[in-house]
Amino acid sequence: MTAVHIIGVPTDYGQDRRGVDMGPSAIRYAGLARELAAAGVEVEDAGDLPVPRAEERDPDYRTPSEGNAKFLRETEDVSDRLADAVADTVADGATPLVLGGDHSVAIGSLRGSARDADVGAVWFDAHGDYNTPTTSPSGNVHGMPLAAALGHAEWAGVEWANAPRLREENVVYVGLRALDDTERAAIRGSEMTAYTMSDIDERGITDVVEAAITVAGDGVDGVHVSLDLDWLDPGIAPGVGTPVRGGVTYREAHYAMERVAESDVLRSMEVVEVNPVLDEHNETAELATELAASAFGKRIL
Ligand code: B3U
Ligand code: MN
Ligand code: MN
Repeated sequence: MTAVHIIGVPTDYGQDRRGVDMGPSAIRYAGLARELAAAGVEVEDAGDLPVPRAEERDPDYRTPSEGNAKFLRETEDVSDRLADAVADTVADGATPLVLGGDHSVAIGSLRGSARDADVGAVWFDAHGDYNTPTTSPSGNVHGMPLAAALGHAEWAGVEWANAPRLREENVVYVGLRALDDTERAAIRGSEMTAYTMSDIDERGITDVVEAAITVAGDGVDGVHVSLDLDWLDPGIAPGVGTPVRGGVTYREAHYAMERVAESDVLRSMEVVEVNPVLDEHNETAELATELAASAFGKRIL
C-alpha cells in the first residue's frame, strides 16, 4: 500500500495577497485525509512546518546583489526545512504531499525530492514560474521557483535554491497561458518542454498529459508533480491569488491526475496557491483535495 505523508507549509512570503498561508487548513478541512483514504493509500499527517507571519518580517531585509526577491531570508529558511522533510519522507519509503502556501514552496520540495535521486517535474500551472530576481516584474518568489531549482542566472550560486539533480530536459509544463516577455524568451531558449493551453485545445488533454509524463520520467528515478490551482479555470477554482481566464476544466484536471496515478512514477507532489480568503465556500480547497486523491489513485469504479 502506498504511504502518503502530508506536510503543510503555511507560507505566503512568495506573493502579495494574504490568505494563501491558510491553504493547508482549508485543504485539510475539505476532507483530504478522507479522500486519500478513499484512494486506498495509507495517510500520515506530519502537520505544518512552523512559518512566522509575514507581517512580523521585513520583505527587503535581504535581497540578492542584483534584482528583487522579497522575503528571501524567510524563503530560504522554509525551503531548507521543507527540503529536509521531503527528503526524509522519501527515504522512509513514503510519498510526500506538500500543501502550500504559495508556489515558492516548490523550491524546498524539489530540493528534497532530488536530494538523493534524479527527478523530473510536471508543472501544472497557468504561469511559467521561471523568473529570476532580475527579470521578475513583481519581486514575488512564487513566480521564480523553477528558475531557482534549475539554478538559473542569479540563482546559480544560491545553494539553498538549486536542485542539481533536476534537469531542464525532464521539466514539462502543462497548461501555460500567462508569461512575462523575458520569461517567454527564457523558456523558449531552454531545454524544457512546454505545453500551453493551445496545445491542450489542439491535441487534447489525453495526449498532452501522456507526453508530459513520458518526457518528465525519461531516465530519472521519479517525477515531482507540482499542481498550482490557478492551472484550472477560475470559474471552478476562484480561490487563487492570480487567476487567469481560459484554464483547464474540472474533467481535464481529473483526467490528468488519474494519468499521474496510473503512470506510477510519482515521487513527490505539491498542491499550492489555494487562498481561502478569496475562495467561494472552500470550493477551491475541495477541488485541490479531490485532485490530490485522483493523483494517488482514487477511481470512479
Ligand atoms: N509572472 C508574474 C505573475 C505570476 C507568476 N506566478 C504567479 N503569478 N502566480 C510574476 O510575478 O512573476
Ligand atoms: Mn505557480
Ligand atoms: Mn500560477
